[in-house]
Amino acid sequence: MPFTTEHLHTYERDGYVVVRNLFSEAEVERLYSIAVGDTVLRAKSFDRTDASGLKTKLALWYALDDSLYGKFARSARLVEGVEQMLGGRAAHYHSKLMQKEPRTGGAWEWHQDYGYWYKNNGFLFPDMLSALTALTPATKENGCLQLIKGSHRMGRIEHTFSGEQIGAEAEKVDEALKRMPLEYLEMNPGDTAFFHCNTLHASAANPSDKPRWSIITAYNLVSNKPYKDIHESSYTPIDPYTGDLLMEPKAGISDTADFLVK
Ligand SMILES: O=C(O)CCC(=O)C(=O)O
Repeated sequence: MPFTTEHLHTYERDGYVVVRNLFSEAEVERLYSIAVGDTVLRAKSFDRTDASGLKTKLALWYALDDSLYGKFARSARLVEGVEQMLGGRAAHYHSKLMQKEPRTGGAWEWHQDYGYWYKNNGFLFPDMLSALTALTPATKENGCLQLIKGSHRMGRIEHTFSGEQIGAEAEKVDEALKRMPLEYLEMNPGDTAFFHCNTLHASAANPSDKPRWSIITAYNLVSNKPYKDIHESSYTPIDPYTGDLLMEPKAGISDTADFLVK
C-alpha cells in the first residue's frame, strides 16, 4: 500500500502529508489530457478573483459519476488513506479542477477549508479533508500550495471576505506564522497532498510561464451530514474503485453533472 502508518502519523501531527507518486505518470497524463481537452470542464469552469484582481480558474462538481474523474475520486488509493485519516467511512464532498494559468493565475488567500464549509455549507464537525493531486509540476515559481505546519490544532478561526475569496482573520494568521513553519509543497505530477480542513493554507499567483493544474478531491465523514446546502454524495459512503484507471475509457464529466454554477 502506498499509504503507510508513517503517513498517518505525519498527517495527525502536521495537519498534512504528501504521498509521493500515489498516481503514476501514465495515470496523471490520462487525467490531464481529459482536463485540457474537455469542453464540458472548460464551459463549467469559472474565475475566482483574488485581492489584487488576478483570476484563478476552477470547475467544481459534487456527485460522483462514471467518468475517469469519478473513478479517480473513488480510487481505493485515495479512499483508504482518507478513511484512516478521518477515522471512519468517507463520503465524497466535491472535486475541483484547479487551473492556475501561466502569468495570469491568481493567488489564494490564507484560509482553512473548514472556514468556508462551516460558515457557508452547514457542516457541524471538522471531520473533513482535501486531497490535492498535482497534474502538472507545482513549484514556488508557479504558485504551489503553502501550508502552516501544525495549524490544524488551532481549531477553526474566523473568516472574512477578501476579493471573491474568504480569508482567515489576518491577526491569527500572522501569529500562526511566527510560531509554526511555513511549508511550500513543491510536487510532481501524481503526488498527492492530504490536508486537514483546519490546516491554514494559501498559494501565490503564477507569474511563470508554466501552468499549475491540480485536482482537489474533498471528503467528509459519512456521519457529518450537513444541515444546509445538502448534496447527497457528501454523506453517502464511497464504494472504492479498485480497477485500473489506464484501462478505463477516457470519459470526461457529463454536462448534466451537478457542477457548482457561478
Ligand atoms: O491549490 C491552490 O492553489 C489553493 C487551493 C485552495 O486553497 C482551495 O481550494 O481551498
